[in-house]
Amino acid sequence: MPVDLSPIDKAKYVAAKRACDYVESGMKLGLGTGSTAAWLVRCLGELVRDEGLKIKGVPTSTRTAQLARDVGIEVISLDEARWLDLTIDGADEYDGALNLIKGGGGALLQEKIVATASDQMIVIADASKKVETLGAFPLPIEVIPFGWQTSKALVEEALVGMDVMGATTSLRMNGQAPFITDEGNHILDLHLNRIGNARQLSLVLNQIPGIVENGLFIDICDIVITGYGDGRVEVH
Ligand code: ABF
Repeated sequence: MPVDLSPIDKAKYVAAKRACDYVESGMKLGLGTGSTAAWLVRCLGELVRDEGLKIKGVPTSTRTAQLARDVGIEVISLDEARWLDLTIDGADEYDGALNLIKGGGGALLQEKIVATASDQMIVIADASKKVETLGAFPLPIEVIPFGWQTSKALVEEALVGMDVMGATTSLRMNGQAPFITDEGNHILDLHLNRIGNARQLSLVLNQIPGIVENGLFIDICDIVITGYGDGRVEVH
């Protein structure tokens, strides 16, 4: 283990390290995005370098692609891979049914495509990500720039009568300009506080013109590995 890690980084590191136990030579892997997934990519890079692990990685963002190359992982596109053995990624929230909110880092679209194209998905997280009910973390949705204010209004209209506790929507910014995703889209963050029926909300959001995808991952994750600051790990 790297020395002098803060408790939060130690939690992320031990979860990432445990997830490596599920990786075998010859696998095609989806590589997630975010600070926890970055620990995974570094750990995998060590296994490639020191133990001859042979894997091909499909990154879920340009950031992860760069890091994977830097640590010596062979990077291929999803179109080359077509189907993946395993995806390992972080999350912003997970509940007892292993449903997730993802997209705080803005990479939810590639993350959902890659996770769905995998035989198995493992989430690695520190314990702060565990919730009773999804929704305290603002739900990201990816929207195309054309007419995004109309799409935003349609989202707000659709939220009326849904089982949520709030419904303010904000355009994610990067300084003075809108945040731009790897696909050239914007992100709307939905401040809902509590999502009573995540499956229904996900279906409703994805029917709105202009909405490309939302950050609810329902029935996609198979295993959550939770790390703690004292070095403990739980597998759910
Ligand atoms: C990705 O990174 C995202 O889906 C999620 O928003 C974020 C989690 O970041 P971190 O691991 O830095 O908390 O997995």
